[in-house]
Amino acid sequence: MPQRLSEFLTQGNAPNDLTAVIMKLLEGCVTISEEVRRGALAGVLGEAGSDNVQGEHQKKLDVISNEILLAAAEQAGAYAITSEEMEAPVVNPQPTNDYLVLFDPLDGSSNIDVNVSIGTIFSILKKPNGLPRADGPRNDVANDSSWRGGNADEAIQMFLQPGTRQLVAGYVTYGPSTQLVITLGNGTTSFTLDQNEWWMTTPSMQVPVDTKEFSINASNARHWEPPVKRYVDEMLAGKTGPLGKDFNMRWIASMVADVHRVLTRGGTFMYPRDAREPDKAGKLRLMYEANPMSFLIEQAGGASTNGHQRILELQPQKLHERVAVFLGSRNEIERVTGYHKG
Ligand code: P6P
Repeated sequence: MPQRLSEFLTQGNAPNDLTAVIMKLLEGCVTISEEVRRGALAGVLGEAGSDNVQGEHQKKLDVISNEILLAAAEQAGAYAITSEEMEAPVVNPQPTNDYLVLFDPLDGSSNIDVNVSIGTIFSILKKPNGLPRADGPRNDVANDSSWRGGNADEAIQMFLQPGTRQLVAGYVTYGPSTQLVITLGNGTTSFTLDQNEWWMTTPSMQVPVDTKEFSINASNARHWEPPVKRYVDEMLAGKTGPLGKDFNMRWIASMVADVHRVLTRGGTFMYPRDAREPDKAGKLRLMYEANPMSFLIEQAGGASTNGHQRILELQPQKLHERVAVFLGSRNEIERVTGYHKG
């Protein structure tokens, strides 16, 4: 009989209040999974008719998933919650713990309407000591200066911690099966959902240090910086090229699905910065996409950089800041990072 998630967390000596937050978030993911599965029959496909803080058109399921996870985190007593879909954190009026929860509620939502795997990405930090508890109605601190903890900036500041401070990182992929991949700092473990229970399916995921598979949106090639062009050209040169082997390419355009493949069989996933928006460090968000994925990848023996340094060591300056991402099989990530340095 495979191990249940709740048993795994208990055996891992996770604090009871942290286990409660994780289990509550995953209850929300079960609900999202049911909505995703029903798709058109649930009337949840298509555009929501609104834009998020990133200026992206929201899908109905983006909004639904965000509300589900926001309620779950609040009910679990999280101190404050940040989402890709919200400009500023929501501070819990009745927190029962000091955990900060961050999530991309539905990553890859451009794939929803074409029935391709999508997912939820989450990360849990600890509130810095000394900040007062909020009280009164649920505060969206961006608009409510009455927050006892000070102003919106202070609520945002407490989230701006490097990825090395994460207590938990994970994702749920809504694919042929619904799978959870999670780390609490002692390896990366996968679970599969069945009848509202999460059953352990891979105790310790390992990313092979070498690979013949890479993942990048090659339609952006003309916008890439020279080190990325050099690296991809060398892979495309195959067996007769400088890398001496043929490579295969994948691009699902759902980070969760592409990273899940890397964690399952190795490979690299890359979203470099490019000349289209030179003032942006990349497309993917540091706090609730790159950091949790980097934690999972490193805990599985892989590497993750922004082309120059370890992503987990980056000091965030803004809540929704973006970052270039090169993650996966260690020897290949070291190669492409070396090209940036060289
Ligand atoms: P592109 C989805 O919108 C996302 O944030 C990631 O999940 C995915 O890897 C990437 O963007 C896809 O970007 O430019 O290929 O559509």
